Amino acid sequence: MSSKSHLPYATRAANHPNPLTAKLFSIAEEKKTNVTVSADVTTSAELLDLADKLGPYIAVLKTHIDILSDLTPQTLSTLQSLAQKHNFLIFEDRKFIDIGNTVQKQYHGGALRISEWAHIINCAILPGEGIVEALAQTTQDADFANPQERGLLILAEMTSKGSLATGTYTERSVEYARKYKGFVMGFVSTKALSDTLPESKEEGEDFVVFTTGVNLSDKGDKLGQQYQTPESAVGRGADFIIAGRGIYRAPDMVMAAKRYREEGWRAYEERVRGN
Ligand code: 5BU
Repeated sequence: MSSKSHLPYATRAANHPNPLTAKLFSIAEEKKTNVTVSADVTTSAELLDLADKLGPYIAVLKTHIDILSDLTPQTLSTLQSLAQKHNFLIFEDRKFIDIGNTVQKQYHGGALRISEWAHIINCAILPGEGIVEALAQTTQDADFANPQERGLLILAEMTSKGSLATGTYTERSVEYARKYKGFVMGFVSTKALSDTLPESKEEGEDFVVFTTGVNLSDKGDKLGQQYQTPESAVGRGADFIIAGRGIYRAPDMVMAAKRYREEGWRAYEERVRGN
């Protein structure tokens, strides 16, 4: 039995109890896109230019904000304005991985003030359940401005060669997602995971699946990255495909974003039709 969702984004948006996940599905439906661009550029000017040019074609913009060489508060406020202008969500791929007390400080406050501008964050569960609990708890702080607009993806699998995020690790990811489902939106994984641990699955469960390592022309890179096409990723259960170099390194990044959007959308429509 396949565990990937065959429901349209609109239906998932209408039925989803988590407001941010519902908003994400609504954006996908409205803009007819399941593309997340991984904006791994290293200057604020490049990031903001990319966000403005690709904004109309994406559902989510994924950042690694610590790779910017010239980050200022202005960069973040302009990025937030562009997210509003083009109606996309911001996902900071910070991959928190530490004890609860530390990740709370890395997420909320600190140099990067991630909780103020990133709708979505992610974490690895190597430290155990406490990391998920700590991040979820942060959103309940009295000074936390907008808990309804914040969510977490658990990094349940990785695309790099020899990844150790497999087996029991992936199962625990699903277990913690279920336990903290008010804050956990779903997973970064290479396939749908909702049939993992079937005995603890609840009726109507609907976790969102983000899949990285999507590229139309390459098979991988020299540092162990392994790619698949939008069609293959969506076929395996990706609700959102994440592409970086395939888009921002293309000779014309707008054309590339449109192409990934078309391919990703076609694959989604086929999946909904039951193919
Ligand atoms: P690429 O240029 O499409 O290879 O970029 C992939 C992006 O996704 C990059 O930002 C990585 O940090 C990120 N990534 C990944 O490639 N594989 C994973 O398993 C996870 C994140 Br999780």
